[in-house]
Amino acid sequence: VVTEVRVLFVSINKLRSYRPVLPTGMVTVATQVRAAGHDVRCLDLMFEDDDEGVVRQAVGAFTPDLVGIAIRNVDSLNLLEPAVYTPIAAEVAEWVRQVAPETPILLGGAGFTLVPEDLMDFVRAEYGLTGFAESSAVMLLDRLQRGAGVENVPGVIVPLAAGGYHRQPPAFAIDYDRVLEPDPALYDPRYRSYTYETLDGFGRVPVAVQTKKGCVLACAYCSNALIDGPGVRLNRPERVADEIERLRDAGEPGYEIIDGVFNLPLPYAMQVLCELDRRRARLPWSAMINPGAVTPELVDLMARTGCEQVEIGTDSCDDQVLRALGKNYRCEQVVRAHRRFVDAGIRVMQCLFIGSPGDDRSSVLRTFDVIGELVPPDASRAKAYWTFGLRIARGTRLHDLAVAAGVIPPDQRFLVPSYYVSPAVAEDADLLVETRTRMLAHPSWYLWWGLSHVDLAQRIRLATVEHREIERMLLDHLTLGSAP
Ligand code: B12
Repeated sequence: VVTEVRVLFVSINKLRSYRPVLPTGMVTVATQVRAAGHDVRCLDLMFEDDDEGVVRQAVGAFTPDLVGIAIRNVDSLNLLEPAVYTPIAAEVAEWVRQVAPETPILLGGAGFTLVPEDLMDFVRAEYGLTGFAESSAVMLLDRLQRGAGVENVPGVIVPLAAGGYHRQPPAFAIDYDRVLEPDPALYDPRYRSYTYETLDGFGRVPVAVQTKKGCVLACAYCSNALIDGPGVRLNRPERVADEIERLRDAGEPGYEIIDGVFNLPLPYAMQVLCELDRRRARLPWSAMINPGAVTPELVDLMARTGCEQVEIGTDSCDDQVLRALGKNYRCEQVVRAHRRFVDAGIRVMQCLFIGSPGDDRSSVLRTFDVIGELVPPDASRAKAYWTFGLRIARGTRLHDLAVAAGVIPPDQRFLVPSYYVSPAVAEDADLLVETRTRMLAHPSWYLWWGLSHVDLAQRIRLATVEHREIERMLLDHLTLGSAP
């Protein structure tokens, strides 16, 4: 007799600033697992005060056969704002074991896929699934249920008796026609009533729509290819439009497209928009945009289908830096793309780095000047979000560069966030002063919330100390966790 597996999913993401995001990954997996006939519960720690209490209660009441911990974020990606979000994964596992010592732990999620071995060590988990898990999670449960080996499940990682891990590479394959959209009923209802402050009022947590997985670019610092595989896997435009119509009919006030880059490949983005336009499926939406593929037709269709806001991943306005990052556009296109959106009535958030490979005084000042024109001090429809330093992720060109430059050792554990800042920026004290002055002169520019009373060089020094403390804590836990 085949019995169902009882799976308790736990989302450990508690990050509410500047706004909470739905645990779309976990709910997507839970939806498929439930449809395969298993008994599923989702526990989301986002709004909980007593994490330990709710985890113990859920395990005691539901008596799961397996607990799946969803790890979306590893750290803040922000040198100036050091934070790691993984320790609670180990705590959740510990609480589960205290209530039901035999319950195996499964790890998954975008953050997990970036640092699977470290997180398996850290949590002392029995199973992990890297990559997308729409079908692999169902396959894993099927094998566990039958008592069969799980070694061939795509993306699986399991500890070996002799130490280390067996890993099967993720398949990065998805059959959209067989995958169900995440069931909204599996989200914690508190997201619906939650509001957060924005510069121009209050925001509500939007529902998420994904039109594809992956990205056609391979930018020097970006780790998304590890999570979604190389290249793109496109859904069908009709299916995307069906989902958006369903949201509209369910009375959703709007949605956000969570593709890492919505408008690449451009022909596919146009197909999706044409389909929405044809059906008049108009609802306010937002997306992340690459400035290298912004045509008037695209912007027109985006506006017509309800797009209200875009985040443009510009990174730099210096052509040489853009080239070094592997970008598909140059400064001129950034300016043109920005103006097209603003003219169409779409709000723009420019996202930029300070300290990219090749960045120096002149490239940073150039970027300040260009963005100063696009997002002037009195801008109301545009903002600029600056990040100082680039998080070094495994499997990226930036990682190779950082190892070669001696910024990190080759055996650095990836659970520990480390950052690259081009030496010409890091060592230019005047430029750091100038950076702070520019930030403070522009109310719609954001680098770090405390800049009005702390200077940047000092914040970098203090953040470095905080990072070392975090590093020590993580490494201590890793050595204790992996001790025999
Ligand atoms: C869209 C997005 C955003 C949007 C959020 C929109 C939204 N509603 O989620 C915005 C721009 C707001 C955002 C913000 C942030 N983000 Co973000 N974001 C993404 C992005 C591009 C897609 C995430 C997503 O929802 N994917 C769709 C779902 C379906 O996929 P998924 O979550 O990967 O889930 C699949 C698998 O992972 C797996 N899975 C998921 N859960 C589980 C659980 C189990 C048990 C199992 C077995 C499997 C499994 O199966 C799922 C289905 O295939 C990813 C990059 C990427 N390509 O994944 C970064 C990413 C998740 N973000 C990241 C980060 C760090 C952040 C921020 C902290 C940045 C910041 N400093 O502000 C904030 C955090 C916000 C918060 N409150 O948590 C990092 C996390 C890694 C890290 N180093 O920590 C990522 C991976 C980007 C990167 N490459 O570095 N983000």
